[in-house]
Amino acid sequence: MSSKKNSGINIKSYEITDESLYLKRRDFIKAMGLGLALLPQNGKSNAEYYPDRTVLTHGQQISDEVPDWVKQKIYAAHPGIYSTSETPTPYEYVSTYNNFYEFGSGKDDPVANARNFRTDPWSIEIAGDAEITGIFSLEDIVAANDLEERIYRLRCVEAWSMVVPWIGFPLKKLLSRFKPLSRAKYVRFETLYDPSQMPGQRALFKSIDYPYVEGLRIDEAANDLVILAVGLYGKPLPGQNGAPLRLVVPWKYGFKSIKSIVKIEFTNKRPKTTWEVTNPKEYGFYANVNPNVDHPRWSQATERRLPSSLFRSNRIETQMFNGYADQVSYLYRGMDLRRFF
Ligand SMILES: Nc1nc2c(c(=O)[nH]1)N[C@H]1C(S)=C(S)[C@@H](COP(=O)(O)O)O[C@H]1N2
Ligand SMILES: [Mo]
Repeated sequence: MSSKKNSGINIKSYEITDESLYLKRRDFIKAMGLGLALLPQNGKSNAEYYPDRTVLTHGQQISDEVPDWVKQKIYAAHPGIYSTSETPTPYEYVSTYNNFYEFGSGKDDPVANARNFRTDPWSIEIAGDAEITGIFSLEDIVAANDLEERIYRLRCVEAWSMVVPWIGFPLKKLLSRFKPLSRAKYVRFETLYDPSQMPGQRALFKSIDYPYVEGLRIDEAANDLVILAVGLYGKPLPGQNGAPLRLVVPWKYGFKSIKSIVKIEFTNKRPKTTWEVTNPKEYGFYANVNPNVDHPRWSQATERRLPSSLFRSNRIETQMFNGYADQVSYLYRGMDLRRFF
């Protein structure tokens, strides 16, 4: 996701016929119409309501470095709602093909460079316009919540995607504990800044500024789908996937799902988020997955579902809001999604 170079994942124009473009637009108009008509019905209007769907395997081997309370919580996780029935991308891909620029900009840099990443002790600052603020241990933030597994699609803005069985808890639980004030219109998240551990932050020429920052509108943050994840595939998060705590916002491009969070701030100003600051023409604040709004340098109409290879590209159509329109389109009613991309 370089801001300057061509990333080599462009879809050649001949792969997209005028007819398919036309159909896509029609689908879009239809989808938007539905979005307007359907109110979320207690979050259960989903075509993908699979309460029993799970890949959880309890009691599997977890590294000794992980604190006991994390293991207990993860062993006790239960299947959550909103899981897709699609086949999860194998663990080997999810944990080795990563974007985590703090550990290098190549896909295989994070797994190599996050090997000794220290995530214990870890604390998180809750700041800004909320009734309760302060610095809290990771245990304090996580332990009060039941953990659940959510098997979600993850769609990177670079047009590849995965299906990931996360373990976490809804962000809205954190909101109800810390109680943002009514003037707080946004939530801002910040990743750890520690150049001694993160080689990307030491690089002479950095492609992005650190610390990495992301944000959501407060009503987006309160949507049922947003989780803070501490694990995947029934295990604690590996460093390269954003240990010990990362955001997962499944209807937005992957860069919104900020990793290794150390600060959560409530604010009435829209946060200046990392990729928007880096290249505002190419990456917006909203970053909702939208097959009808192309990236300036490539189409967003389709995606490469991992695992894929030269011989089996596994290209599939990208869905509006990454397939979560029933749950989230109410958030954007009346908004021009081309302008607010
Ligand atoms: N702090 C931080 N968070 C980040 C990134 C990053 O470079 N730094 N990359 C983002 C991008 S572009 C994607 S696609 C997802 C990838 O998450 P995964 O490696 O767990 O699949 O993390 C997001 N979160
Ligand atoms: Mo991404």
